[in-house]
Amino acid sequence: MSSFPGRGLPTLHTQSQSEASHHTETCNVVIFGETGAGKSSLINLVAGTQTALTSCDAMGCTTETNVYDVLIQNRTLKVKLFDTVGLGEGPEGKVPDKDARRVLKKLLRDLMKQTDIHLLMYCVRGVRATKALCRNYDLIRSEVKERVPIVLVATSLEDKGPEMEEWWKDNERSISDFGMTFAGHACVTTATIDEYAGDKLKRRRKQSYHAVCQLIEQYRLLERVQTPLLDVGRWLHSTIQQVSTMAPRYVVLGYSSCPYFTIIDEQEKA
Ligand SMILES: Nc1nc2c(ncn2[C@@H]2O[C@H](COP(=O)(O)OP(=O)(O)O)[C@@H](O)[C@H]2O)c(=O)[nH]1
Ligand SMILES: [Mg+2]
Repeated sequence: MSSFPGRGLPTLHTQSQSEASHHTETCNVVIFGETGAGKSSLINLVAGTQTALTSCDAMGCTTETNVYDVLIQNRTLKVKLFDTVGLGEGPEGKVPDKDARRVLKKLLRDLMKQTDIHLLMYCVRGVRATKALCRNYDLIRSEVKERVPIVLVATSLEDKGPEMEEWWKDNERSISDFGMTFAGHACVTTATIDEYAGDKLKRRRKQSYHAVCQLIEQYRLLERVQTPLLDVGRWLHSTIQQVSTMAPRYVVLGYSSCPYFTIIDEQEKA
C-alpha cells in the first residue's frame, strides 16, 4: 500500500504485492463515497485481505488517499485501487466534507494529468436511494465529464432478499430520475466474515467479489474492443464502397467482437 496525499503533482510509488510488478496491464480504479459507505471494506473484499483500515464510527479513518495493488482475473490483471477520503463528514470530522471534496477533485485532476483513471466506483450504503446521492455523483461527474465511466457499488446487502440485486431493481428508477447514469452496478456485501459466519453470508461475499471484479473486467474488455473497432470501421467503410460498386446487392457487416460476418441481400431487404 502507498499513500497519495493529494498535494502537489503526485508521483505514484506503490509497494505492491511482489507479483504485481510482473504485470504490465494496469487498471486504475478510484473508489469514492461517503465515510462509512464501505470503501475500505470493498478494497479488502477485492484484495482478499484486511489490508485497508476500516472504521465503525461516524468519523472516517482514511484521511488521505491510499493506493493498493491487487491482482484479479486469475492474477493476470493488475488493478490499482485508490481508497479515497470519505465524503460527507461534518466540520468536526477528521476530514470535513469541504476538505474531502477538495482533496478528491485534486486527486482526479492530478491522476488524469499523470496517467489514466480507467474506472470510478461510487460506493454507497444499500439503503433507499435519495437525492442526496447526487451530491457526490455531481462532484465527480463535473470533474471527469464523460471521459471516465462511473459504476455504482451498493454495499450492506447481505440480508437483502431474495437476491442482493433486488436493491438495483428497487432503486434503478429513482437513480435515473435523479439524473445519475452509471456504466454498471454491483449489489454487494462487504461485511467482514469470521469463522462463525453462516453459509449465506459466505456465499454472498463470494458473489460480491465476482460482481466487483466483473465490473472492472468489463471495462477492460470494452477498451480492448474499442481500438480494433476503429480499424474495422475504416475497413468496413472501404469494403462497403468497393462491394457496392462491384455487386450492389450485398452489404457485408462485421463487428470485431462477433465471430461472424452478416451478409444482407439488399434486394431481400427491399
Ligand atoms: N453489515 C455490513 N457492514 C459493512 C459492510 N461494509 C462495511 N461495513 C462496515 O461499515 C463500517 C465502515 O466501513 P468502511 O469500509 O470503513 O467504510 P469507509 O469509510 O467507506 O471506508 C465498518 O465497520 C465495516 O465493517 C457491509 O457490506 N455490510
Ligand atoms: Mg475507509
